[in-house]
Amino acid sequence: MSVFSLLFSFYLIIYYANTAPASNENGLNNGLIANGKVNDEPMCKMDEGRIEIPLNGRIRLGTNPCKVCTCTLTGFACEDQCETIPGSTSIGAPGEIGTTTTSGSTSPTPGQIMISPSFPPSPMPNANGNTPTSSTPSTSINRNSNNGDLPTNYAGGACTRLGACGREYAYADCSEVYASGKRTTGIYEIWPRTSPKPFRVLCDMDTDGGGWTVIQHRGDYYPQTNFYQTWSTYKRGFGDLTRDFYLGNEKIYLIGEQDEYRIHFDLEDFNNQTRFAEYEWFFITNEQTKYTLNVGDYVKTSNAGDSFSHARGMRFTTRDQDNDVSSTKQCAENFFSGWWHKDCTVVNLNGLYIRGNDTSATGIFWSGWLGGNYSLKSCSIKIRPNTFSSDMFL
Ligand SMILES: [Ca+2]
Repeated sequence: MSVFSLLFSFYLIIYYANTAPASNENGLNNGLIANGKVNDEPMCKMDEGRIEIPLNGRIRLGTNPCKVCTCTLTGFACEDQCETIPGSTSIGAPGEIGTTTTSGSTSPTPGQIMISPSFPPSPMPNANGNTPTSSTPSTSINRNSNNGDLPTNYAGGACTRLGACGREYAYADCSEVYASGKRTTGIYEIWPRTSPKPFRVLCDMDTDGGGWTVIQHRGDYYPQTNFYQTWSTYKRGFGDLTRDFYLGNEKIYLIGEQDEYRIHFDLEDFNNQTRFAEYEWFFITNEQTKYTLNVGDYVKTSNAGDSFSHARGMRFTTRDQDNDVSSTKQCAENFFSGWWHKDCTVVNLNGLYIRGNDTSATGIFWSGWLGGNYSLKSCSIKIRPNTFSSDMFL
């Protein structure tokens, strides 16, 4: 080979190296040129105004939670791809449970995630009428607050921004788990849109059509989980999802900001009597504003009595952070609970586990039903998007 041929070969190699299209990890042209600016408009357009966060470069379109799509040069390429469910029941990241974890005797074996409900499904009839009034699917989520993230994601920054890309699809809550065809009460992994990581929740697929994300549950377990906890523990959640637990204020906040949610309380006494209460909508604010309780009107077909309205607009208070409105009381200490205390409370579902009559009024009570001096046997707090109707999935 002559010197000229050798030099020409080097020239060709350098030429192609400089003109080859930029590619991301998935081998797709990401529209970037050498200076990092967007070279051209993305080929894929979202539905009007609706934003989806890509995971591993994949994007959910439409309302089928199993349908995930990849933006390609010729448009969206879609496939059905549902997640798998991990085999663990603890709340939060490993090591976060600590001293509050109770006996694991009832935990499922590895790989077994479905459990029977550890509390009776509500026997109550459909409390919200359950009549679909709109063709809007229950899983349609409008998250305008994330509009600014979209161009970055299209340029390949989704994984960097989310910090974790181990999974290609995540359910936003239990209503989406239900919509995907999973209709058994049990523990599932969800990943709310703005959550930095996925986490496990108990999904109630029985009460009033199912699709409920359970944010708190108490019951007659031994030993009991301690609910007299600090701010940081209430923030991240504690307990055992197969027994008694509090999901955690940060998780409740992240779920609740995705959609308009309804909140449902199930209550049971030691005589096998049950009551329920629902409120038309519910969310809590972020930690900076002390997870302030926002709750709509009491649903009048409920039968437990409207006691939760008393806490409307209150900030969350714990033993180590007094955010109640009383300058003379520390309500969390007085009632041995973390709660949206006012001055102080007429509902104390995170109180001490005291079986039945309780003169101290520090137990698990709902004043509108059995008063403050009766500590309930079990209770659950669960939330579900208001647009949900199981009738849509028949
Ligand atoms: Ca106070």
